[in-house]
Amino acid sequence: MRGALIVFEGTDRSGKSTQTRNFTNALQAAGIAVAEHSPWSFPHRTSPVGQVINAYLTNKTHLHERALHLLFSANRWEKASQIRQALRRGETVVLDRYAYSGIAYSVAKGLPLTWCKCADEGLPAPDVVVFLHLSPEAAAKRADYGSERYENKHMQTAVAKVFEQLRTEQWLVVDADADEATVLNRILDSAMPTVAKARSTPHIASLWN
Ligand code: Z5A
Ligand code: MG
Repeated sequence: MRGALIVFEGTDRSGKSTQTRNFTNALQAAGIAVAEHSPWSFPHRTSPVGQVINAYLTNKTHLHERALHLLFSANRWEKASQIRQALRRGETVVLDRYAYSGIAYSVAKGLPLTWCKCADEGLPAPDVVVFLHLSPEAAAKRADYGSERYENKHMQTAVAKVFEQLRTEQWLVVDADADEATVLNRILDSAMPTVAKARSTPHIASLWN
């Protein structure tokens, strides 16, 4: 019986890091095996590739947009076999951002969608994408908003549009404007059944099937 791959996506400050932690704790409290150090975040800023990405995001270096896109993807490939191994051991893996963020930010900056998708083709596909939907007004009120490169209304609106394009009926869209506990309850109600379903689905699919 394998674990489930659960990806959290959403625009900036929508609470992905907060809720991936809360959700992981809730899984553990329910006796569900979770991968060590979960949730795993992308970008994974401490790996060699992640350090270059971090320097870019904090405005310490400049990179060509296409090179940056490939680095974000490489940062996921660095973890791909660890994700598959954990799932095969029966552990659920919770991811804070994934390939959908990769595409959304790059396409919002003007790169072609099909080119952007190619780099992530073959990565383990999630069993579900939990999309935290935060209104721009609520985002602007959250702590530290605006401290990184893309945190402005124009970019966030463009990113949200691409996420909408990528959305399928398998995504769980959760209204993230509410308080932390309410948002977690909404996530638990909709995402818990996925964990049980993955146990009876041995095959781990790949992007973009
Ligand atoms: N990026 C990319 O371009 N390509 C890629 O392939 C990938 C990423 C993977 C950094 O990502 C940037 O990289 C990002 C996209 C780009 N763009 N920018 N800028 P990141 O994931 O490292 O970003 P981050 O620094 O973690 O921020 P975030 O993800 O935008 O925030 P979040 O994780 O969604 O939110 P949070 O940290 O959980 O919460 C934000 C604050 O709000 C915090 O003070 C919380 O305590 C508070 N909070 C959380 N929930 C609530 C509720 N419900 N009510 C009130 N306050 C709340
Ligand atoms: Mg975060």
